Amino acid sequence: MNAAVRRIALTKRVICVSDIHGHVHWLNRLLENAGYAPRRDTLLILGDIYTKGPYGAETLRRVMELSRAPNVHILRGNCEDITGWMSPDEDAWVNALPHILDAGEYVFVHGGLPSEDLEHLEMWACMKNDAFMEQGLSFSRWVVHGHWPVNNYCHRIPCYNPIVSERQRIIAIDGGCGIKGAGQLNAFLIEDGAFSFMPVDDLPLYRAEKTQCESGGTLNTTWSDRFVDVLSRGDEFSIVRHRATGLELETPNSHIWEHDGQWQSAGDTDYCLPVAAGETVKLVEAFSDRVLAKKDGVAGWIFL
Ligand SMILES: [Mn+2]
Repeated sequence: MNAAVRRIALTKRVICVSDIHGHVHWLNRLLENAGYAPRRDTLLILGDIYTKGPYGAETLRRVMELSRAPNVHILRGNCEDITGWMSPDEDAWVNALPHILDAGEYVFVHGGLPSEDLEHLEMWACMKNDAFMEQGLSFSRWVVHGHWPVNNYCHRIPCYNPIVSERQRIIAIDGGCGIKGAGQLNAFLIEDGAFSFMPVDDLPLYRAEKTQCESGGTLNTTWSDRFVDVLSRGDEFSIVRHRATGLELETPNSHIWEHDGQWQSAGDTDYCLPVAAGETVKLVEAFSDRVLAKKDGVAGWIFL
């Protein structure tokens, strides 16, 4: 089936969110932090609203409620399944969602665009378009997408902030909310042609005890290149060899998994964050001799 395209006009400020995955509490905080004003702002939600997360029904109902205000447009993502708890009205609302928003200078889509010929695109190719930024495509206008957590575009240092590629005119905003331990929900803002963003997550704060210089950052495993060979296994960490690069990585046993006889790792890194003694960052996960932390959207190790 052809992707459904809706032509929209943007107001002075645009707030764009994607891949909420049942995190209604994060969405509400983001809108509050952004000072969302329905009459002044355009609110765009690029799909993957209510599945794979803790508060699916509440999130769907909140987004439906938001969509009644002016200047709000919602897209259908690849995870917008019709589920048992939904009312007939909710089914119908989801089934009527478009796949592409055409706003002139900007195009918004959940997964990506196979081409700029918007009227003749297959809907699934727009909703589930994996690694869209890595297909060598570039566009005459800005294409803003979600779906592929931005961390999957980071092959050395994992970062969860939106990525803006001027060369390709592609913007990726999915912060891995609900999918990655260090993930966040990003609001991407466009105001008078200027870009900015705000992140929200629930990670606790962590105070670094010692000063540590930045190091590592040779590898961050991504979903596209997730296959590894386990070279040795300790009580808490394993040494693995990343098949795509040949690089070796020490990573928690709990982060790697075996499927069909193949070991896999996604979002694991050797990057060590630069921190000053007493500096406060976000705690992602604690281990016996180190913690995985996040600072300004970038994840990495801090050794104790
Ligand atoms: Mn998603």
